[in-house]
Amino acid sequence: MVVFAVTRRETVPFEGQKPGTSGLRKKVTVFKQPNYLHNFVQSTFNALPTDKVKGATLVVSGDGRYFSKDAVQIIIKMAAANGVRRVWVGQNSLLSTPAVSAVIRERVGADGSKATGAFILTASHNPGGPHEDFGIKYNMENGGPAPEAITDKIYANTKTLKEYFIAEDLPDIDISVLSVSTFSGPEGPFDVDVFDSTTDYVKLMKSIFDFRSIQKLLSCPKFSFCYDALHGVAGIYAKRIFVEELGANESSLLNCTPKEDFGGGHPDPNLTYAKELVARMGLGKSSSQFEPPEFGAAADGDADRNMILGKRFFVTPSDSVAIIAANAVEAIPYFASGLKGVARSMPTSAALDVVAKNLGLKFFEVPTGWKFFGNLMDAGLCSVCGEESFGTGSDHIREKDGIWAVLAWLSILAFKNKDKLNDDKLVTVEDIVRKHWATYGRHYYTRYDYENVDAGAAKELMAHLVNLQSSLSEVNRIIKEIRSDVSDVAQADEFEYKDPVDGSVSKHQGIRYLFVDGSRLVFRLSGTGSEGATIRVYIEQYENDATKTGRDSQEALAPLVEVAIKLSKMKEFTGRSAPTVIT
Ligand code: VG1
Ligand code: CO
Repeated sequence: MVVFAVTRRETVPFEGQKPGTSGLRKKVTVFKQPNYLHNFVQSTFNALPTDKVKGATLVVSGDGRYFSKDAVQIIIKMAAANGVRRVWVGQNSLLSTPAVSAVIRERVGADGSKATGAFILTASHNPGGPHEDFGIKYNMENGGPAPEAITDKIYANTKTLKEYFIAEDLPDIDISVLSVSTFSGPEGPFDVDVFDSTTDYVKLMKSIFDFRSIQKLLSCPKFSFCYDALHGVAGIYAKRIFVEELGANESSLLNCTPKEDFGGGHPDPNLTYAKELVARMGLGKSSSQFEPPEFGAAADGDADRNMILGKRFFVTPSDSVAIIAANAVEAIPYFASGLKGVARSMPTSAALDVVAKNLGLKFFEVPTGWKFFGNLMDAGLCSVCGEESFGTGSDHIREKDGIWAVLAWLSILAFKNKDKLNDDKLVTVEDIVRKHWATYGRHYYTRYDYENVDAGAAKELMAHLVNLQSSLSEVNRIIKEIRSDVSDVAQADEFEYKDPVDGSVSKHQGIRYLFVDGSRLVFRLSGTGSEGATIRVYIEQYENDATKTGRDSQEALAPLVEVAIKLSKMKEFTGRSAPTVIT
């Protein structure tokens, strides 16, 4: 057995190792600086309770982006040196973010061991490659992202760190083959278990959904299906689940072999970046001459996001979570006994609120970022939740879950069509959405992203919007000058959240302008970018007149968009006359 020693290395702090909305994300060139990753990993170990390090079992894996393979070896060596008992690595260091959460919660080692945390190596939807982004985040024993109390501690540690520990003579592990390697260090045995990346996750999905009914739908000649993993880690799960388990044709999978650089693209499932899928589904200008499939979906790099499309039809993520919540009990066995409650992030549209009200469900509005849902779920208060940013999920794990969302939609389609598989026409995605609008009203919704603007200018713009909030009458005067046809602002503030479970307070979670007619404008700075600043503008308007729910959303929202841009002085502060991405 290989015996290893522990080396103590002196180091000096790096600036800016503050975890954002979802971990630390920087350019690969930044992460490759000597000691940069080491400092963050040691700061994390130092922030955790001792029993979550010494003798503990940790998961290390991610979306397979460039630099992951190096990072895994470094983290293994540091885990060994810090007294961790064993590290579980997905084969080829691949595990989707939801699969990591599932592995922490569900996997039991051969000797009965359970994981108490994970380093997830991903920058999610950000591009990958030598000149693009890398990221790392820590998840806790419940399978969810570390709460702010921990991430604040990690950040504080990064500012004073003087040393880290590493087992430099531990050999590199071959992570391409399933194996268990055993070593011996000063604190006893240390194992590295390279395990199958899909088994635990697939098992969990099969316990939630009725695979047989989905299989029937997929085998119906009138139904057609298409899934785009955008070269991210979702591909390995898509093959196992959609093709091997559910019998979909291989040709229905696009870009399902994970690539370190995501084929040079943005692994971000939206109408701008999921170009191939969008064309195949008959949306956008470049639509193909073939009849589009009935259902299409895409994932981001780490497979926690999803975009749902019908034939020539886009489902907004805010509508998607509302529709899943409205149909979950009937269509998904896991929810058969009812929903404990539902939740959405603040900028997400209020479509879910209307469903909660109609069905008499507990409802919560939390700040952006999945970590806030975890406490609610652990306390048994929330079953289904979602974000406008293509994130949907449930309390089966503590991360949003891209493949779960697709299975949820396929379950709803299977349920609605269970007696129609031999009819002339199936109930489509579009039918389901339009019917939902007719029942609950429609929340017209759009998000404008201004990416990579000057950080100083972005701060000034936000400060300007906060300043304006001190006088509502002045705000309303300005708005009336811009567009006399929009309603008055009734309330304007910065969103603040008090966690109903642990009482912790999160301030400055987005600037809100709430209108008398229920419309909303929200402004936030992104916490996931790696360069400059990204300003997000969220625009929403409610329409419950069933004769007016079928309009084009950009057209319906045009007056509010104009108000948002002029009120914020977007062009004056940033020099931008158009957003980078509209979703
Ligand atoms: C964005 C989204 C947010 C999401 C976060 C992480 O954060 O807006 O809703 O939770 O990304 O998702 P921000 O701070 O840039 O707006 V992922 O798939 O990047 O882990
Ligand atoms: Co993601």
